[in-house]
Amino acid sequence: MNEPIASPRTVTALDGPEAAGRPPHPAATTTGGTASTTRSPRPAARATEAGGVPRTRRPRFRPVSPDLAISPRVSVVVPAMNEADNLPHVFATLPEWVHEIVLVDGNSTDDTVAVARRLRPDVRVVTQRGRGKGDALRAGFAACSGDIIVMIDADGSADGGEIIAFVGALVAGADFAKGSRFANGGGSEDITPLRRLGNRLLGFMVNRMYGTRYTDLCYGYNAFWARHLDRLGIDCTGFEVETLMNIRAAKAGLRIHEVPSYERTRIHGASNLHALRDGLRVLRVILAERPRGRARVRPAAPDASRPRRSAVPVPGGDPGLPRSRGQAPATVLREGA
Ligand SMILES: Nc1nc2c(ncn2[C@@H]2O[C@H](COP(=O)(O)OP(=O)(O)OP(=O)(O)O)[C@@H](O)[C@H]2O)c(=O)[nH]1
Ligand SMILES: [Mg+2]
Repeated sequence: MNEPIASPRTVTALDGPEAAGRPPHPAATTTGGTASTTRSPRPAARATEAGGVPRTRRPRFRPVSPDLAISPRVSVVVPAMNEADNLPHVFATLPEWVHEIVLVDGNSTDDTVAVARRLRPDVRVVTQRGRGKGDALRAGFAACSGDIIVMIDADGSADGGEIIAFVGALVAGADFAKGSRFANGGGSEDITPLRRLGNRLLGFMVNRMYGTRYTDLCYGYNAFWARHLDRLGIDCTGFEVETLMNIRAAKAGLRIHEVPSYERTRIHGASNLHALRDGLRVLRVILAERPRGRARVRPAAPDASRPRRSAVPVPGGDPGLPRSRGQAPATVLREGA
């Protein structure tokens, strides 16, 4: 955190994904947008001042508000299948400062793609090859070029204005920021009693088996540092994807913060989720992911009395928790000058 504090009013040019130590993702599967295809080469990162002295790379910031700037680039992945009527509402809530929007089209038969392009000419459209939300997210994540990836539904139930809370949790030290409708400050006007019960039972199982303290297992609003994508190893196709990510994040020892989130009812159209069918898929994942033998996933040394993972609402977090290996880099989330 030795970088100088920059005022949002003195924002400088942004670096490419290489600046985060990652190669740019191939854009072969994507169409539209300019985010990864027309970006100019990184300006003068290896250039030298007169006299051959290496020029120090300038910090890069994204203005969020007059009082706040962030350094990491935020990719927003939106899985959408026949959501043309909802996209105007969803896109209207997405913050100006996000680096890119990646819409993953599930071979929609309505105008989903056309509407997305009309609303955001710079949107990157990925057409999934397979079927299902899990398959869609996997394709969308692979196409991202940002440092942080946020996943958000396209049915109008999630508020893009909450993205800053997820980003805030990540830059404050979390590896994985998990939305929760049941953490303090969260809520849902959409969830049915049956889904609530199923979510609670399945969440209870996960907490018992994997040593987590999740308050909301099956929720589609989450964010994480892109560098952890491989550790999540998403290899499922359906609505069990959030459960798989939550379990894999815990098994990988990622530091997890829950972020309170409010879910509204889907605005137009019908749900693609079937409580029983998809509940069983979630259950299968929970059982398949359990460690072989009888051992539960437990907090590891050096301080086994404290959980390595925190599933507590932010802000606040748990300052007593040790930093995980994948701890956030020195990023900036400060008041502007
Ligand atoms: N690309 C793609 N997106 C999908 C697919 N299935 C669901 N989605 C999207 O995933 C998000 C969540 O799906 P929903 O049908 O809203 O499921 P849900 O949120 O559990 O159910 P409700 O909110 O009650 O309707 C929405 O944005 C869907 O358009 C799919 O097969 N492919
Ligand atoms: Mg929904």
